Amino acid sequence: MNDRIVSWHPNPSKPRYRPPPGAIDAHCHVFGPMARFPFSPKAKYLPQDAGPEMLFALRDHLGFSRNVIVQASCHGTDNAATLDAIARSEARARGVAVVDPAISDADLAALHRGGIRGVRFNFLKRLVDDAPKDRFLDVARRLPPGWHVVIYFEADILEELRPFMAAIPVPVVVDHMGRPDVTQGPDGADMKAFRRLLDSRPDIWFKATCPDRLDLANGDPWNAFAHAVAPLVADYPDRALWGTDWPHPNMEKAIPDDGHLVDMIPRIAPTAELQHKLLVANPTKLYWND
Ligand code: 0GY
Repeated sequence: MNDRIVSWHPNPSKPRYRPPPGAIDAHCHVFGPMARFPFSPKAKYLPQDAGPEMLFALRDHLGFSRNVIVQASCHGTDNAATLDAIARSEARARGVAVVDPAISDADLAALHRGGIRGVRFNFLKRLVDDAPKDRFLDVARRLPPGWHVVIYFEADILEELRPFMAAIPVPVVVDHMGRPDVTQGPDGADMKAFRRLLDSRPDIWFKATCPDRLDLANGDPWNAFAHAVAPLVADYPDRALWGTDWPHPNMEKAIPDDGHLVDMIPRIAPTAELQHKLLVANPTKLYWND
């Protein structure tokens, strides 16, 4: 394991774009602090601490109101750091957990009380050792009412995952649109395949996130991302979410400026109506529905 890494910008700019009141950053993480919340022995990266105080300061700096904190793979299935951050948020954060599929119903209920509203299934081999579909489906059938599944995969396994996703009995949120090659454009093979997935059931949502990851070769201002993703948001406006992805795990070689990420929002959601859906109405339905 390397030394502990920093993947977030030390001094993000103030965005020109101002999010609407109540805006939700629906994809971000916390790391540690390690002294209280040690990283998993199976972690594939070892980050510097990026705790709730830093996250909430960034939220305020960027003009957001709330966060959805997604359990990062470096914390494995121990959701203590995520729950601690939610507890410190003064009701301004909710979360997505990563669980051992054998988790008891009582422990799922405790996660619900702690502000968790979904579980994440991660299929990226560089982040997790295994992704047992059958066991994932078992736990998906036992989720508390109102929860959903967040799924993280890359475009090359979308076809393989179709039957699995079709069998998930709750809404599905796809991280970073399943990582399409945005340089293919809005009508490229990856975007077409992703649209077929969205068309296969009405309760598949997506995060229009991570221009820094998906348009890495072009870089900021991520023009290929804006070109490929704006039509998707326009065509599926009630199923799109947005988030910073702070503290940008594994992006230490191409750290994005969070202010510039926020300035992407009007480029993928040009009207006030679309922006309100993306940042307020849609994530509220999934995360603050009770
Ligand atoms: C992301 C992306 C990544 C990492 C994780 O849980 C994680 O460690 O999600 C990645 O490396 O692509 O959404 O944060």
